[in-house]
Amino acid sequence: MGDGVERRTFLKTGLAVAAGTAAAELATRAEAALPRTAPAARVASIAPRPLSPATTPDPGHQQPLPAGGRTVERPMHGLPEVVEPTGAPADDEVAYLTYDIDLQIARHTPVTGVEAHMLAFNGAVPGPTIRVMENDWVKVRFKNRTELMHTIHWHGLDVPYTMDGVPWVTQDPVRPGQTFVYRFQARPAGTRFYHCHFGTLLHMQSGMHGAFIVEKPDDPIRRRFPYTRDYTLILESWDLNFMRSELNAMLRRMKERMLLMKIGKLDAETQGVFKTHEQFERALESGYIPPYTTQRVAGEGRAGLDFNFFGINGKCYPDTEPLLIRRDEWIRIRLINAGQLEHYMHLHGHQFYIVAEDGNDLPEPVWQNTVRVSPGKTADIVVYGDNPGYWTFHDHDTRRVTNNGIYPGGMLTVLAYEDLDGPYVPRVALDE
Ligand SMILES: [Cu+2]
Repeated sequence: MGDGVERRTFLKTGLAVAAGTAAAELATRAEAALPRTAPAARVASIAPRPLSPATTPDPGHQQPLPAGGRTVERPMHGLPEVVEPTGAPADDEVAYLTYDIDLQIARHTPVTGVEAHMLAFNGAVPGPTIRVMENDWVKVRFKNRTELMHTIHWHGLDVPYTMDGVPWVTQDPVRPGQTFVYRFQARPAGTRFYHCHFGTLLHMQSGMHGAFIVEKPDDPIRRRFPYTRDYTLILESWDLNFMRSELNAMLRRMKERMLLMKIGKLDAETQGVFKTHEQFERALESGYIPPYTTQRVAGEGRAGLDFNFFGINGKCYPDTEPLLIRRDEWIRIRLINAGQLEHYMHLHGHQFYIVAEDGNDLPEPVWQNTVRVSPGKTADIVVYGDNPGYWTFHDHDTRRVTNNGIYPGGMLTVLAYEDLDGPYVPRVALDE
């Protein structure tokens, strides 16, 4: 937990930056510095999260990068530098809010003392929060600076299918060095997110996820529960050993592919991509071996991951950021499960209202103290500050409040009253 002065300074800075756009007024903490570009300005890049000093682009000397992991600036000869799919209005037809998101391999510290190479949108884990109003037109220029292929899928947003970001279903994957331009109208309103849909099992947990908040002009939830702070918590689960070995294996495979491409030996079959199922069957008859029949069948099953670190916004306790509240204040907390496990977020000392699920407002709020968030689900809760103190908010599957098996850690944070001068102040606990 930071000290009070730091928190206050940050909140002040956050508010100053956010001033001027209605949608951003409620942005707090990490979201505060992300510009919601006025259409007049047309172009803005999203700055890395100011409170994520622990994710740093890898300069390549402090820690060896995964094999072959370097920054790619240009696509291989013959591939277009920018891919602009059809299916959305052109620049002069609507006023786009433009965001630049790039991707590179970065060193990330999920908890002090533990480092991992991750796939970081704009150098941060999670990626930057995009916060817009419902029906805003959004343009995201996604530049892939890694040697792997990726896409971005807009989870819970109803976009034209050519913008849906599913490789080989709606688009070719974004190749190393390429920029893919996603354009869509942000709807429906609610707590949504974005993530990579290529090699999803590895890429999504390796950092390729970020919040996408779509606000309503006259939000009925805010009218009923006049909240003054709006937190977004992305829930994550990591198997750091799997990530390390898979990232290396994937980079090696990509290197082979690149070489094959250079010498003209890469065809559809080498890549395991077929135009039709019949073509796939014919390839089998002439000796093609599907990768899943030969690879990764020995040893630990690939999908039987052994998760050992559990995060909130890229951090495990005791590095998670506290949720600040004051007496008689309503706060809103948006939970996004970007991991592969089910979480049961439980708040001490308070009941809360669940007001939305999957980003959509519930017909009637539900009064509870534990909310279940399945993989891919989001849940919004509102909390009223009526019990000053320090209160843990954590996954009640207690296997996930550990770091590498040691309690306390993982998916745990503290709801902290800023205006409390209490007799007991939390310590940094590592091993109980
Ligand atoms: Cu990816």
